[in-house]
Parts: sequence; C-alpha cells; structure tokens
Amino acid sequence: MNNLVKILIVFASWGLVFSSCSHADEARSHILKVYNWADYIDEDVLAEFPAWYKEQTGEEIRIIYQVFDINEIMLTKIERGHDDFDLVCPSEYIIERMLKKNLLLPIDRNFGKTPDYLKNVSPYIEQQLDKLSQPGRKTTDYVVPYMWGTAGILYNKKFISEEKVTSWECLWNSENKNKILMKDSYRDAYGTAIIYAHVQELANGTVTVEQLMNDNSPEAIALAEKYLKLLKPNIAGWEADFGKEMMTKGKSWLNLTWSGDAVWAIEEADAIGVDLGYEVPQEGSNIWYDGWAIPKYARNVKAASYFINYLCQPDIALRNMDAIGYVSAVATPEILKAKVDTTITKISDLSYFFGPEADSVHINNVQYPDRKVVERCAMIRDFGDKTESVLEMWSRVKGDNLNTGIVSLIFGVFGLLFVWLVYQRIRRYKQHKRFHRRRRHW
Ligand code: N2P
Repeated sequence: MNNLVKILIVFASWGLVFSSCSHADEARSHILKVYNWADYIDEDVLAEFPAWYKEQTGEEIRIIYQVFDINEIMLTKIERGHDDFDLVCPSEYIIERMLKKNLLLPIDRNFGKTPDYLKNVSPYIEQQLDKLSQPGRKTTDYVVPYMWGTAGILYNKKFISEEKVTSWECLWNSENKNKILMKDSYRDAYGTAIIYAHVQELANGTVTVEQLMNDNSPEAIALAEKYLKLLKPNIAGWEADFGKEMMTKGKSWLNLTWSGDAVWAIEEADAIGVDLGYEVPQEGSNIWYDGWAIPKYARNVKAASYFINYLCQPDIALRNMDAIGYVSAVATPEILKAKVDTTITKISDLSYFFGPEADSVHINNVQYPDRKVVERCAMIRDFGDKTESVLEMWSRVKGDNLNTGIVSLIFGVFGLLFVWLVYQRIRRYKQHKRFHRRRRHW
C-alpha cells in the first residue's frame, strides 16, 4: 500500500474518532463512509469526488474511507457489527450471502440532472452477477459491478518456465519447496486444491470446474484438506496484499494471486528488469466479480449511489484501472479504444465483454482474459451454513504446525500431571498400609 493511501486511512480513522467531537454538528448526509479493498481505487479519483458531488447536487460531502483485504472481515463488520458504512465492495460469493441475509439496500438510481452512468457496465458481467439473485432480490438492483478478474499463477520467469505454470501441478511440485506465496483467500485455495485433486476427471469431462469449486460435501472438504496440507512444504507465506511486491522484488518464484495484482506486479517488475508472467492453468480456475453495495445499516444512500455513478464514467474507470491494475466492469467503446495496444502481438477474443467488434483485439490478456480462459473458469458461490466447516478445515491447514505443537504440549503437561498424581496416590496408599501393619505389630 503506498504512503498516500496510508495517510488517507490515518485521516479516515481520526475522522472516525473525532467525528463525535470536532464534527459534532456535521449532518450524516454530508458524510460518505466507504469500505473498500486495499489498493483498489485511484487516490485522486477518490479525492476528487466531493467536488464532483457538489457540482452535481450542490451539496457538500466528506469521505471517510477504510480498507480491508479479506472479504470475511468486511462481512463480519456489517453482519455482526451493524457498522454504518454507506458503501462496501464484496466479491460474488459474499454478495450472494448478503442478498440471502437481506443485508443490502437497493441502489438509488434517481440521479437528477446527472446522467446514469451505470448503463456503461458490461451486460455480460451483470448477467454473471444476476446468477446470484435471491427470491424478490435481483442482484443488479442491489449491486453495481466494479472490478473483476481471474485467479492464477504469477511467476518469475527466471526460475519457472511458462510451460510449468500451465498446470496447477507446479504448486505441488517438490521443486518449488518454500517458493510459493499463497493468497490468503480460503475460497481460492479451496477451489484450487479440489480442481487439482480432479485433474483426471476434468480431462475426461466427467466433472466441471464450477461443480468442483462449489462442492462443500464432507468428502470434498476432507480432500481439500489433504491436498492443502500436501502443499504446505512449498508455501513460503500467506499474503493478503504484499505478494505482488515480493514478486516484484524477485523474493518468491510463484504466487497464487488475482489477475489485477499480477498486472500491477508485471509492470512494476518490468521497470526494474524482473521478468514476471501470469497464467491461468489449463485445468481452470476462479473467475471473480467485485461490486459496490449499500449495506442495510448505511446512512447516506444518496451519496453512496452517486459515488457508484461517478465510478462508472469511462474516464474515471480508466484512471482506476491504470492505478490498480484490475479490470473495470465498465465496457464502453472509449475504454476498448484506450486499451487496445497494437504493440501486443497476441490476439484475444473480448467480444463477450465489449461486444462483437472486439472478437480479435490486441489487448493485455492478463488484464482482460481471452474468451477461452473465461470458458475454463467458474464463479464461486456462497457455501451457506457449510462455510463454518470449510473455515475450520482452513484454520487446521494454516495453523497446522502451531496447533499440533500446542495440543501435544497440553497433552504432555496433563499427562505428566496425571502420572505424578497417580504416583502420589499409590505412595500414600502404601504408606498408609505400612503404618497400619506396624500398628498391628505394636
Ligand atoms: C486489491 C484486492 C482485489 C480484490 N488489493 C479482488 N477480489
């Protein structure tokens, strides 16, 4: 995370602490509380919103901005903490959960004189998110797609060949002992393990990636646990957001990560002569979608809706993409034009996203996955009440060594205590007997 964002966060937290004193009179309608992923917006875009909002509505707004790097942390704050964030940015399986639990408010598309830029979002991405709709609640009435991408392998070409990363096998290969940084995202790790455990069935066409990644049967959980434990010797660390920097510095060989982080890392590394690549393995992977949503406890739906509208303008979307590396869900001809780069030799089919004219374009294919890549990926779904068992498995996997150590220590101490107590009992019993025998003799 760069310094400006850190400063923004510090200001934001001060804002939270002091809002009750120094801003005592500030109406909540002049505050917008945004809770977003770290490194997920251009800082100037964020800073310029109050002026834009004033222009559109004549009203003042001050942003309180906080960041998270794990979906579940955000969800807990809303679901359990009832925090009054006006905008959050969950991923698809959390969107589904929030819709199921009725935790969201509809987006207010009443923008007055301001055009409705939400129309700029790709219909393809909307269709995908609408698969998560719940009875009486259509996803896209509650959520506006923001960024999307794939999960795959970012690798250092100095140590790993492109051919090796075409299969998830490379993560399990003992050649890569202690050389992998894993994204600290339990659903990505789970999906990857289950996919790899079924390489043969996938090749035979007897199962699909979608079925595998969303299988939460006890057998699947046990299988994922087995494969994730087998992976552990190769794991150098779990990262929430620092993997891209480590890779840029050439500190690790492989990183299971998201496409946007890969784009950012590849560009940064290139500037300092480190050659990184990104691949979505042949077996298939996760394709994910993050969207803006207004939680039930929000207190400024108007500003939240305007903020989403502001982000859907093509120039703003382009600035965000350039700053963070991820792909915006906004898919207008201006964006396609700005993103086409004829120095890229590889041709990709992006017609599913931009429309028929984009069926063979020269475009960064890490950022914008080709149709073939999208076809071998699937979206992850909410695990509902099975989430708990998967999370338990996940903590067994991650805390394996520590837990076994602590458990053996506890057993060891109690074991010794027990032996000592039994010994004392026997000793006292013997003494007692001896005493009585002697008394009888006296
Ligand atoms: C950016 C996080 C991206 C979120 N730091 C991917 N779902």
